[in-house]
Amino acid sequence: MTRTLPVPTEERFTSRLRSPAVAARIGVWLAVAFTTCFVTGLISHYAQNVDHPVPFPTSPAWGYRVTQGLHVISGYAAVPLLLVKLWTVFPRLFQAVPLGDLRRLVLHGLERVSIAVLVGAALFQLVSGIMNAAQWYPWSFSFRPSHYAMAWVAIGALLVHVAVKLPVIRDALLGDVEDTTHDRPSATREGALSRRGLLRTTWAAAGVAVLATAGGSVAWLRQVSVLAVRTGDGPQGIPINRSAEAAGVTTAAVAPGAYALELVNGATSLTLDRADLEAMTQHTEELPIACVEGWSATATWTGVRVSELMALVDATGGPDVVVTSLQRFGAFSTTMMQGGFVEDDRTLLALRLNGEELSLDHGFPCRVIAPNRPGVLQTKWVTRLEVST
Ligand SMILES: Nc1nc2c(c(=O)[nH]1)N[C@H]1C(S)=C(S)[C@@H](COP(=O)(O)O)O[C@H]1N2
Ligand SMILES: [Mo]
Repeated sequence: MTRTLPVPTEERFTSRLRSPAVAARIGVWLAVAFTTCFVTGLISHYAQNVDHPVPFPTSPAWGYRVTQGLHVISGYAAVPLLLVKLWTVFPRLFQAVPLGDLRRLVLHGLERVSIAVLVGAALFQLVSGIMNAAQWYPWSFSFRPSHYAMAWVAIGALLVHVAVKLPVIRDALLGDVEDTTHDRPSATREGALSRRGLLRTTWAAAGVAVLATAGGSVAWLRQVSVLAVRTGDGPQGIPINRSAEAAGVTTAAVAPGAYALELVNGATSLTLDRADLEAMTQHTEELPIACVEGWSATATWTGVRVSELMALVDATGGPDVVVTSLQRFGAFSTTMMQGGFVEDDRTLLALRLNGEELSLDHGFPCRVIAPNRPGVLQTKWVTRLEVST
């Protein structure tokens, strides 16, 4: 009697492209992409946490822009690599379970679990990261803690996977790509492509993914970057992350008479209006905004040094400062600026952007712009600077 199973058996997959010789080569590049993503992700996480004893450095000013750009680009590049790699190893999912032998059954089960964790974590990271770059949050969990926690799961599972597969990987990489030593017995059918052809197509797809996203950070690639969520457009040549309307900041709230900037240092405080800020010494800096969601752009900012403002309330030597925005809805209305940023001469409360008065969407009457700082901490519509207690 024959029984038809709802799932195919491993033998049904006959393409010789589904070979460890192919998988190992793609695996090398996938490991490079994931490691780049992991390391740059840790840097970004560190830069956004403002309560650790060793603050994020303020130099080089473009540092965070580069690491965050690499983070997003390597994440997108990993997508085609992961898909092709999963395709090459897919038949293994239907391998016969060694039911008769307990030891082999346990090993088989452990391998399956570790692969499931790896694939699950890798897919979660890529999908959640891309959705974040697209500013699409259909989920209820908080993005950053989950993306961060899952990064450790993914990198841990990757290390276990590489360790387990090391003998096969080494053999496959040392041998020719056409070598069949580690192939499944049924993987003999010639494909439409040669193995080299499949690899070249995969590298090309990863290259296209890079070009399609790199324009989010590299200005001269903007025209080809169809997947870069924000182009160079936006008022004053810079994209808008959250508009004044979305943040609940109205024209009335920033009008002369209504708007005030409070400087607070314990019992000492001072209230300024925008004209007072304009009357102070103006400084001009060229600094990037590097959004954690993947785009970045450099601009020329003019305004007042935060250190000079804090000195008006006797707060010198770079204390930590709490920055409060006029914003009424959503996160990031209050941010912490660690002393190193407060002290740095390049850190401004900017009044002007690219030679024009700051537009409302870019943070009018004034906004923080500091070197080497995640965009999310470059607070707009600032109304209060208070020495942290
Ligand atoms: N008050 C406030 N400031 C904010 C934000 C915000 O949501 N509220 N978004 C931040 C983020 S995530 C980025 S990337 C930058 C972008 O600045 P821009 O909109 O002027 O380009 O502003 C930052 N400043
Ligand atoms: Mo951002």
